[in-house]
Amino acid sequence: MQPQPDLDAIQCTLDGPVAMVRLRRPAKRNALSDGLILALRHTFETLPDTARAAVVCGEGEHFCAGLDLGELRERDAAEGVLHSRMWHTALEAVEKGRVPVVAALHGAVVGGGLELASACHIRVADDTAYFALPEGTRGIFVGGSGSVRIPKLIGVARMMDMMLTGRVVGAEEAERIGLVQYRVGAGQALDKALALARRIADNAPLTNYALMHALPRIAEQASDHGLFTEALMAAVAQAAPEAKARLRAFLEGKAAKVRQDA
Ligand code: 1HE
Repeated sequence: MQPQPDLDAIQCTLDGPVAMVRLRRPAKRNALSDGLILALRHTFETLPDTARAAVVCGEGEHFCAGLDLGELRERDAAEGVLHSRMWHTALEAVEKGRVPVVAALHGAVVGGGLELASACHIRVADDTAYFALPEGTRGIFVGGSGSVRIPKLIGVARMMDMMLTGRVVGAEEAERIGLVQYRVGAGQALDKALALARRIADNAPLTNYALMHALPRIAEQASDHGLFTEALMAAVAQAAPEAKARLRAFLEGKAAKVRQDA
């Protein structure tokens, strides 16, 4: 039987322009069942029109314990491919959706939980957060796009180490190696993520969209192609009425200056 979205396992609420997306299976450490993965996809494909940024967080002691191992059963190769592709589609809806997504990370961020975090645009870890890829020790492989996204953050060598040795990376190291962009004190990840999301929501939506959709593609293009894509994107962005209004506001002294403490 085809799995159905478990819509109770995700709560999506609006905090002003920020969609707050909360994983809600704390008794199972927010393990990602098929139903939860499908609900995640549904949530990001149907974000409220007024949302201009999103935050993803987990209820309870941990962000996410990864794949729901209780559902792991013997699959033949074709079923295995389809299962992994279901994850890819869901996490693609997070990464290549309409609005930037900030992950608020605490406790375990492991396996598929780290794959989900990697699909977000900004990661904020509090000091309780720890990161691991136990797939290596469970006798499986990453299947939720981790092999594509995680090396872009920390390099193949570090991911190889995490998977071969089961190494657990703490919050401090995670920030140092680029796995997360922000590290805050215990219990502060959600507040920080929300503050960042509010700032992001203040940007022109087209600029945010260009950052999410053009920047990663340009980074994968040959330089010559990347420069051409950049020129096209820059021209589209600056032609938008909102860009003109924002530039005018600065020239008239009505817009915020760049400040180091901002
Ligand atoms: C789970 C899962 C899960 C907890 N699937 N049920 N992921 C892992 O290999 C990580 C496995 N989990 C753990 O190592 C630990 O549970 C945690 C470090 C995350 C949390 O520890 P703790 O002490 O807070 O909780 P717990 O007592 O271990 O677990 C509480 C309950 O959650 C318990 O169920 P209960 O019915 O006995 O109460 C656990 O069985 C359940 N639980 N984690 C199912 N993951 C697309 S491919 C991706 C591949 C992967 O993600 S592989 C990595 C899987």
